[in-house]
Amino acid sequence: MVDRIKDKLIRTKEEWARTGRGLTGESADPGKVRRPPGQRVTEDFPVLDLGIQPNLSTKEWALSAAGQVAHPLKWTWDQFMALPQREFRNDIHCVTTWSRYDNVWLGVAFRDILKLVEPTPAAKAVMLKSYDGYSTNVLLSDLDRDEVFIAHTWNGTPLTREHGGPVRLVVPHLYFWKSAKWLRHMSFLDRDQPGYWEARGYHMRGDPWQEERYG
Ligand SMILES: Nc1nc2c(c(=O)[nH]1)N[C@H]1C(S)=C(S)[C@@H](COP(=O)(O)O)O[C@H]1N2
Ligand SMILES: [Mo]
Repeated sequence: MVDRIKDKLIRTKEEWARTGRGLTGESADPGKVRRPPGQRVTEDFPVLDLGIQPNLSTKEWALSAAGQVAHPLKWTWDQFMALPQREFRNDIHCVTTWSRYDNVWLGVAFRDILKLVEPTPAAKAVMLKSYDGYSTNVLLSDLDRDEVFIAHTWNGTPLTREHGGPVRLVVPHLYFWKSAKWLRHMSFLDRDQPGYWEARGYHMRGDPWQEERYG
């Protein structure tokens, strides 16, 4: 039953990619326009995933980084929480056309992770891998930005299971499918490769202001 619902959801999203659902053909300057083309603002926080929501305690949770890095690393929960903690505020833009403004988060800046692992000169992209089997690719240049972080708290409460707790990635300047929930591993690659949705018709980069919905 869960499998059939899941398959239907995946087929629907593949169909959207084939038919270009949500495309307006417009683009906008993120420095001037808050709402990307084709988006509508909502106050709720919809849940979107493949229907598998891993139930992870912080005890069994760990996050690792390997591949094109000088220092492959693995953090336990205590080690992760001992990294510098910062507050972030941003808007969310989902490819299914909802946007949610003014989310306040606590987490670890991605640049602090980069300082520790030190990507090699060959590193071009990162494959983010999650505990539910999901993956998504992001260029290193899109992760090496002040506003990108790994979150554990949203609007004052620990990230719930359905929104990706214990931790998720947040990449505010790209569509929200790039913000991997239940983050498990970061694989640094010497070339960009498609993740789960990117292999099913979604754009390799996913810039909402350029309407990079499908690719
Ligand atoms: N691990 C994992 N991360 C994921 C997904 C997923 O299925 N699994 N779905 C992506 C998609 S398509 C979206 S729109 C957002 C939704 O996040 P939310 O459920 O917190 O709104 O998570 C993204 N990250
Ligand atoms: Mo999505």
